[in-house]
Amino acid sequence: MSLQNSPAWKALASHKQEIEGLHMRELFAADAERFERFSVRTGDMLLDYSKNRATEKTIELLTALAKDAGVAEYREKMFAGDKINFTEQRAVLHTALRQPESFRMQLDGQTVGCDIREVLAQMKHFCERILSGEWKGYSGKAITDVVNIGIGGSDLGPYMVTEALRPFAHGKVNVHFVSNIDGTHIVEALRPLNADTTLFIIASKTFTTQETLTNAHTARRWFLDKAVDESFIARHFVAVSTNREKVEDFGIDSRNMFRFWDWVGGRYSLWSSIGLSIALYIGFEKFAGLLAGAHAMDEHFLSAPYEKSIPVLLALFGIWYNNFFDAHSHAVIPYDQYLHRLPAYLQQLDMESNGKRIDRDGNRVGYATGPVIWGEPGTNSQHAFFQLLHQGPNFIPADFIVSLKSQNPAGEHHDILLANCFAQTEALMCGKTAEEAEKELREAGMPEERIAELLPHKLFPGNRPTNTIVFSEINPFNLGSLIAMYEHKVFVQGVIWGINSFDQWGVELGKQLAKAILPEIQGGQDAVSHDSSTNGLVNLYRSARG
Ligand code: G6Q
Repeated sequence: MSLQNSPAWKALASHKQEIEGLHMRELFAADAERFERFSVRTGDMLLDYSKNRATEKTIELLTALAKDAGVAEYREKMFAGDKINFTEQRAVLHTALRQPESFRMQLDGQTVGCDIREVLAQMKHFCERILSGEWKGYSGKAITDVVNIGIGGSDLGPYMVTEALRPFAHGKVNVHFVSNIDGTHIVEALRPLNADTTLFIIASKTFTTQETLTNAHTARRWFLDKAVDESFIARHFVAVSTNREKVEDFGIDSRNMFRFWDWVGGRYSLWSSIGLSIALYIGFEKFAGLLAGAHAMDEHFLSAPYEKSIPVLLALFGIWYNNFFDAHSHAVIPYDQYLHRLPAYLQQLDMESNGKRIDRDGNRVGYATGPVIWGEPGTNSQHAFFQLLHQGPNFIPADFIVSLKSQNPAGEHHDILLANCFAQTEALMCGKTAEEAEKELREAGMPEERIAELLPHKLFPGNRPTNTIVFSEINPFNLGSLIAMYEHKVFVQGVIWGINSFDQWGVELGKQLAKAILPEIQGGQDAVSHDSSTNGLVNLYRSARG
């Protein structure tokens, strides 16, 4: 039976008709305890989901959908190492990477826990050597700068996390991230660095990614330009990969390789040795704290009933709005400057995982499978795109993420930040009625004629949903929980939509075509084999580059 014909889906569709006219203001007015009843805590995290267009019945119907879709069964399969990424014949076991030390599991003849511990020990030892200054660069000086060269899943997670955890930096090394093939990225990153105190991490699961390998070769040339002797490469280049052969082909000693496994998806890999740049930046112990926080969220996801499970609730509200209210975009607004890369990170996690229109049986789905994810930190975003959130015709739910403690207490800053965060969710929920707006204008002494003219522009419809996710502080443990929470949200949605959240075939076609176009750009003849637009653009560039 298709999802849309299932009783749970149909019940939600008719429930939507019932509550469409209901304003959240009324829900709050009718229930003084709504905040207490519509919020959940786990560890140090609180999810306030009271500002959603939902009654208790909505939650009941949504959780019934999760139950019917087999979320619990798929969750067991994921944690048990079943090959739920069936199009790539792979298990999905990033959760194993954050299991406690005693964890052991057999997968395809491997003891997964032992392998993980071995690599973690290797990372720990390496971090200690770098951060103590024992590991020396070719001139005898300690390493001061680490450049992570990777892209997509081998970049977004470590970059987001190191930015988020700047207050927790160990202090011995700076980290830099180079991902884009645009030469500007690497040239600008390398400009202030000294070769003798720089360590490059070439982070690539496959070690075949064009952007990463091109950047890695450029880094190698830059390095040798200064260091001259090829034997010095061993002290300045390490690799994180699943592909030993390609790492050796590049010229990196396999003793300087940190492995991981094909059961770790790229966008789920920051918990693996792909997190080496994180561990070097904050120190291994705090990296272990990040893993522990993610594990705590895994435990919550495994044990809490659906109506008390933070990732499940977020997933269900996402479906509620995406599929029943036609909300095709979802904003993520961290009220924390250090989380400025979180929306970009979540774009990949969510849209690369669930941006699929073919279900597990190979059929085309008849419903949306996820919104466009976007966002910027508050309060900057308030002065930019919030106009559309408040008064645009679009219906855009949002997550607000906030920490009660500032990492940089300075005068009233944090009070003002939080006042704004809470005010925005209040405004989105309540809106402003004609009576309220009219009263305000009249009190300001505005003539009746002008009031009539201005009034429609001064109204706020409200009834726009938000989730507020609150921590006492953003630290490695809590950040780990937050990221794992979003991973599980995306997973639950993928299960309900009946898609494989763990492949990414959609990124292949463009790569293939670029490989065909590159020799045409560099070759002796004008391109003729494409459509006229593509030929025209290729040839325009050919004549510009001469
Ligand atoms: C993530 C994707 C993708 C991948 C990059 C880099 O889930 O698979 O973003 O991480 O394409 O791949 P490599 O790590 O193999 O270079």
